[in-house]
Amino acid sequence: MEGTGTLGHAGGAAGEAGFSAGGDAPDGAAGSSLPPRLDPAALSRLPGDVMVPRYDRSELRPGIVHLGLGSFARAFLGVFNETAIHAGGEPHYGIVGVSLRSPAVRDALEPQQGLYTVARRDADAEGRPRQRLQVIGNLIEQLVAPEEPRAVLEAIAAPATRIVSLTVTEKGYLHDPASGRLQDDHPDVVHDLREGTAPRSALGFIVHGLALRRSRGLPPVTLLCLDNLPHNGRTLQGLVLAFARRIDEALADWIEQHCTFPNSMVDRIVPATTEADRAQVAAALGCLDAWPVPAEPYMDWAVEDRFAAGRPDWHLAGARYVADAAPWEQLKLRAVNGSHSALAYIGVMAGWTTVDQAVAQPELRAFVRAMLLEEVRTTLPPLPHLDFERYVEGLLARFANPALAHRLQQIAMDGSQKLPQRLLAPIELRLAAGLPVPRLALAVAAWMHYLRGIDEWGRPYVIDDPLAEALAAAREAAQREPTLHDRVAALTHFTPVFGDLAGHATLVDALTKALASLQGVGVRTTLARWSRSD
Ligand code: CS2
Repeated sequence: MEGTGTLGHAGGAAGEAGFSAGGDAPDGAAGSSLPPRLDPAALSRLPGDVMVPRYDRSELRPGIVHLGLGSFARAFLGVFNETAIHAGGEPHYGIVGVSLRSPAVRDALEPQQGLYTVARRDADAEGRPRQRLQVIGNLIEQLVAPEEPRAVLEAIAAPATRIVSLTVTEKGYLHDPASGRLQDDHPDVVHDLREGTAPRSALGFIVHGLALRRSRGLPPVTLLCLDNLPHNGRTLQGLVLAFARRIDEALADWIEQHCTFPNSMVDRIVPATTEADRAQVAAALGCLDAWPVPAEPYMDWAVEDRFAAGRPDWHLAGARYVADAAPWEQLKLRAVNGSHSALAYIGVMAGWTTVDQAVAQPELRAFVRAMLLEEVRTTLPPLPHLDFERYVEGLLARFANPALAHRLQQIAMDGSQKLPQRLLAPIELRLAAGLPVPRLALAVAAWMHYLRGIDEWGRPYVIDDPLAEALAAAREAAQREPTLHDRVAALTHFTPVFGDLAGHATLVDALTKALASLQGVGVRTTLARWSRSD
């Protein structure tokens, strides 16, 4: 049996080995051309500084159904949950992971019986990248929704299920990003309202799964949104109820009265896994993990303590149970994600590739700092005990992590879904207070500039966005306007993104000024001008 007490190595800095160190295969693996696979039998042969499950995996019961088994879920929920299981010996919260589209994660992890590695990466005092590895054991079952939709519905409706959590990214909610309303005409919504046994969307699975629970007289569950949406629990609740009301009013009432939707702020930088990551982790493990997940050491979770059917002791891993997550959400979305998006659009246009490379540019670093301290700060609710300046310096240090190689293009994806809560919400608040928005507007103007699909060096790239086609059409129509000011004004009438800010005169002026500068003198000179104090 894997995972006995003798295998674990909690704490200590022993595992902070450089990428090139710790690469010797353990006895038995050396010399063979294909390294053995990470699986329960391999755990006892891993190097001593790799953390491994120290509990009996066979005792875990499926208490959480997680929709959207991407890297973030595995490096965030999976890690908090692992610590809680270690600390409490609570076997009721094993995770059933559901991939809503692709079988890729299941295909990678099934031969590993759900085991996977999180590589916590940063740099040592000399700036050399290092990593600490942890094998996570609480993913006990995997489902691929298009292959077995019925099994997903049954998992949600299983008596043991207490929490249905989600990381399906912003676009997975099929809502209008500016208003938060359900997109009634989205093909997946139309399909899932009709088709209860083989839904396609997360909302469809949740509502039809809850219908089964209710019809069987089972207790309610907690619906836990872990995506970067404003009031993420409340937003999910609004969408689930809007969807359910179209099917069955009584079902919607039951969900509203019995299920809970805690809001939560989630924060951990988790870049997409590359082939180099696979090779580095395999070298350090001495066996192959087909899908390890690199992540920064930092992680923070503020979640409202409103669970309908119990919860794991995630606070033992540092999660904070709070009465109201809104202030934390706003801080995180506007400071972390807002500056991430600013770095992404500005950095891509300038030809930089990764976040650490972008934030190492003095002009861009100064710009982000000024955007946060001079503009975003005034839009944040009071947060007792938060030293915002220290928070900003800490954030810039996280962005500077040289071991993550977090690609700017990854963050630039799905801009239409991200801009409203990250950049436009603070803009709206400042404009309402009569305050100027030069830097936040520059970040939005950089997105508009980015939409042309070619950087300052003439290199083309693809705009990866669910609204890419509609945006391209809007841009093309706007291009027919006679002046830059008119073109910018026309683009702000793209309401899924700009909502009530469409045509706002002060905003249009600020965007025009920023875009004219980006187009005229380029990123570097613009940044130098925009980062100066007002
Ligand atoms: C990023 C986030 O890809 C993105 O849009 O801004 O994934 C970010 O890394 C996390 O939210 C950090 O907590």
